Amino acid sequence: MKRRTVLGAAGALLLSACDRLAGTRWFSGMLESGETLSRTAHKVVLTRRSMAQEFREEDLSPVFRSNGTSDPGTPAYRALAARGFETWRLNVAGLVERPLSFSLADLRAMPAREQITRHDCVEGWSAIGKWRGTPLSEVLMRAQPHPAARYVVFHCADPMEGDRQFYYESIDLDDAFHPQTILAYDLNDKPLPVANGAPVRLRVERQLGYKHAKYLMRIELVEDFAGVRGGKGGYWEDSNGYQWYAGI
Ligand SMILES: Nc1nc2c(c(=O)[nH]1)N[C@H]1C(S)=C(S)[C@@H](COP(=O)(O)O)O[C@H]1N2
Ligand SMILES: [Mo]
Repeated sequence: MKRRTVLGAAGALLLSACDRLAGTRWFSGMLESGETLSRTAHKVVLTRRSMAQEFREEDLSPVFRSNGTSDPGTPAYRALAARGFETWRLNVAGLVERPLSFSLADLRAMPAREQITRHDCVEGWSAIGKWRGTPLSEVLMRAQPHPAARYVVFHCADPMEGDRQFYYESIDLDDAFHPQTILAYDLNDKPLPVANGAPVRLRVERQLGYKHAKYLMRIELVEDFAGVRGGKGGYWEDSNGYQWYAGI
């Protein structure tokens, strides 16, 4: 009974904070599973509201530089870019009730968020940019994560070290449902340039630059990273020992 009271209180907070989420089958499933809710509730209730700083138009950097891949350069990517990404699709799969596929037009037609934030790269530079995109929560609510889903993995179009391995990154559901976590398609009021991740890149504002996956192709919900390359959840985590949680 004691446990139920605690869960009930956490549940009430969650319900008031995000009633749209509450309407999904995924959330109802979570309510039935005490384990999942208590873990998720702690994380969500405690950290959901901490927001990354937002800036004003006057603060924008004159140039938002590119880092890492500045053009994936593969025949497949070139073909997409040549047609203005009209044939590009973002696939959402893995532990979801409804695997989905979104075109750029689909994403642009969904609710959008705009935010002016500072990007911090571990290599020692920062830049302030204005991003517009679809909240990742909007995409996930439509796909309905399975109760077992714990992480969101982003698979990108740019090959790293040769042509077999592509850039990938991941975040947990706390960051995935955070209001500032968006799938950005505009930078500074213009379509996202190729150098910055066209057609769509992740913005996950409470973390460092390398978590902000560019050139998104596929989003996969997983329970753990056992099936994701080296098992540490990201390209730099697996290949260079970077921290998986890159909090700023
Ligand atoms: N797909 C992909 N995403 C990526 C990278 C990359 O090389 N490939 N580099 C990361 C790093 S280290 C940084 S700092 C930012 C750079 O974003 P920008 O090119 O818009 O400045 O993208 C991140 N996301
Ligand atoms: Mo970076």
